[in-house]
Amino acid sequence: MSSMTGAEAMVRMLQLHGVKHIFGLCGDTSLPFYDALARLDHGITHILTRDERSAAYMADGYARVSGRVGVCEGPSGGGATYLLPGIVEANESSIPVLGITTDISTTSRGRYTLTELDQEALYRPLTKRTEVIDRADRLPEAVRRAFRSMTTGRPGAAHLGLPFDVQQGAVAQDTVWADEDLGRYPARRAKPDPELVEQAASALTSAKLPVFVCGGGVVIANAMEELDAVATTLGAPVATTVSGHGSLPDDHPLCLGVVGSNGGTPATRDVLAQADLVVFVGCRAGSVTTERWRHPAQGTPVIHIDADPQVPGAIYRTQVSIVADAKLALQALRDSLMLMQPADGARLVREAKEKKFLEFEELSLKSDFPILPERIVATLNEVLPRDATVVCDPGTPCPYFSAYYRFNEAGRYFVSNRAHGALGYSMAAALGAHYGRPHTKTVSVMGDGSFGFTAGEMETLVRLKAPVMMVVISNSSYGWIKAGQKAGFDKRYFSVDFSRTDHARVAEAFGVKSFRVETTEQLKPALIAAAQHGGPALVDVIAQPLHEARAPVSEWVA
Ligand SMILES: Cc1ncc(C[n+]2csc(CCOP(=O)(O)OP(=O)(O)O)c2C)c(N)n1
Repeated sequence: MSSMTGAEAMVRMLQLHGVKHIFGLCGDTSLPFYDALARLDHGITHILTRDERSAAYMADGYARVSGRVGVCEGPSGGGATYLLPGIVEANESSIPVLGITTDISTTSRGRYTLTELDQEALYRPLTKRTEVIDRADRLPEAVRRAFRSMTTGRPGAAHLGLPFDVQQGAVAQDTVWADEDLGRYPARRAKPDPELVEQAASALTSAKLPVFVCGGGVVIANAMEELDAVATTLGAPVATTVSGHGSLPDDHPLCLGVVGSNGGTPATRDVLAQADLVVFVGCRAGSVTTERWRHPAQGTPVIHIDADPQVPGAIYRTQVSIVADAKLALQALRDSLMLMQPADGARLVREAKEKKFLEFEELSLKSDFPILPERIVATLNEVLPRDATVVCDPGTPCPYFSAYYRFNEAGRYFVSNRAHGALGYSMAAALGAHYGRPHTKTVSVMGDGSFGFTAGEMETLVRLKAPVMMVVISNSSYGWIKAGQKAGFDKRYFSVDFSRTDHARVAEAFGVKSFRVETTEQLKPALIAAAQHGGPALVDVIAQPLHEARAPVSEWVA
């Protein structure tokens, strides 16, 4: 029977699952895998990164916008530990990212071999599935298990360890096969229990003002049309979490926008407070969304729809819990709703948005120095195409873009790493998103703190000539934490300020087209030029520090 090496089988298994891009960084233990990638004809592009953290964030950004599994790789030891932050973020955000780490030979274990570490133990608590493949002949089934695990049920990340000798071992050709459908997510969608759908439909029909709160699960399940149909039939406002942004387009008459402590505003919270029935869809109802489990108030009747059986009932007592794919559940709900008198949700949404945008618009017109975050958001919104993808880091970008940027397309056009909110995500995730949706503009918006975490990746952007645009909100501080010291610790500012970097000059040294903006007159022309530039471009904006801004943030410690 003909055979191939473990490394070759790994490449073929990825190819058979429809993988087109791998983000990663080389290492000693990866040599056979790299050699197989170099020799075989597989149609996969390897994107060499400058840090494994970035590789994982790229795979995450790619997966979020493409609906396909993102793949990243790194070598044993430091590679395996550096890949971890992105794997964790993806796993907790229900995004299927496969992290492949090569490893020392199985025969070298326990002998103080350079880079040895227990990869399975490292990844086990942080992934849906991890497996260090100890035998080459078991490699194909291990890869199939990883893809099944990542894309079915609640999607998430997986890890595969690939020891050096396993990469060189023999794999029988006929064991190398895959179900290509598992390269996309969500795969093998679960249908809702029809009886529970009937109960939910009847509760919705008798509610005066049902309000939806949608998490990332709606966009992940591509359930936007079904949500629109159900909400429109009911006349129900639709609020979202940060990750749920895009469940309805922002210009939809029922789209209330983001609620919660990061991007929510009193006006949006007021609408939620009026609900006599809240429907969580694809949403964990975590601390940020619910402003520490207070909004909606405990005791509000709740219907909870989620792919993960652990989620409904975890935070709120539910009237009906439906464990199913969001698209199938909303479809079933749509088909079960009788003709009814819809609620006047559109009016409530309109009034709340008028209130919310009144102050924002006033501030966005100010020509203050340093430039107000409101001005940056409003100008970017004016300048960028409707279908641009905006990837936001924590700090100033996340709450401001959550609250005020109008994403008028349904779907994943706003990306933020909301599971852990680690700094330094957006530049790499934006590059991944660019590969996931190459024909639309991708923009990364970061604080200067995040810039410091990720600046080295500009070499990758330049080498690849990627037309990714970056905006740095420069305030020479870890602004979010400084704001927390102001709000909760009597302005005892401690170890939160750093010196001003000239980010435009740093970017220029990498070969990035760059602009420094100090005045509001410079802002729009620079943003237009950067958006139109055919390669990577960066706009460094000297901005109002977050602790002085009127940020849409109700809790600094969420
Ligand atoms: C890896 C990591 N370390 C620490 C934090 C805690 N943290 C949250 S926001 C923030 C400050 C962000 O500063 P910057 O990127 O400059 O943005 P700004 O808040 O100033 O707009 C910090 C340190 C974090 N989110 N991630």
